[in-house]
Amino acid sequence: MHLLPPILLLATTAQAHYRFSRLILNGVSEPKEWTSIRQTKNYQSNSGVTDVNSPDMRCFQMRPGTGTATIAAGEKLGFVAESEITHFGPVQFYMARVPDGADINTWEPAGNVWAKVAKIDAVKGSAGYTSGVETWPAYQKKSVDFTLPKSLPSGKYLVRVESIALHQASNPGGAQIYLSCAQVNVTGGGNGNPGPLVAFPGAYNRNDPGLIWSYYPVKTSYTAPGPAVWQG
Ligand SMILES: *[C@@H]1O[C@H](CO)[C@@H](O)[C@H](O)[C@H]1NC(C)=O
Ligand SMILES: [Cu+2]
Repeated sequence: MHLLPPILLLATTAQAHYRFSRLILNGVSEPKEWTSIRQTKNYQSNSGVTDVNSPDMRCFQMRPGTGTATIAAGEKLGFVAESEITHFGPVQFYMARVPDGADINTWEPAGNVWAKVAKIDAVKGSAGYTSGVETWPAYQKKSVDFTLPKSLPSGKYLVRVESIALHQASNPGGAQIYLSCAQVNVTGGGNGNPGPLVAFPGAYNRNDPGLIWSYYPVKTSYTAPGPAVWQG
């Protein structure tokens, strides 16, 4: 077992956490937090979810939604990280279609409803997979975004952003998952069929290799947990 020297341990625990509380539409950030994003339980603590079997893995919400943003298929959708992504790890985006007739503010995205639509995964550098920004493109960013697939059918969706923090994930249960769900109305969409569809909780297992991090030996491969990205 490898123990971090006390000074390093102090440095990792003292780092600020974060929350995803504002959308970026057409390059413009929503001025107010929790406008089109369901307010999360960590809105003050900024702490992550560590139990991947918890229903908090869906939206981590403390109250129903209040607003819905409109965005066209093929456009970029971004999330502001308050105040930045202070831990290394992958960022992934999932979408769940709100059933016709359901209220987007209160719909509970339980069961196999989530398709992974994008991810910002690890990039292998000359030193392999490190804990630095050369490996993790989302690390230390103040916002992250992805492009909505053009073939995404028009309609109401929840968009779930997650940042998996691996800095304390040398053992199962150590990964911290920072997440929230935006409410969007997609217009101008196509007739694609997003999938495979997975459930939260359910999609991840605490022993998933993508939820475990070893500083040493240096990893020779890394794949974020969950299903493949739907290609649109
Ligand atoms: C979504 O956009 C469509 C097309 O503009 C519109 O007809 C519909 O009312 C919108 N729905 C919501 C919930 O905003
Ligand atoms: Cu933190």
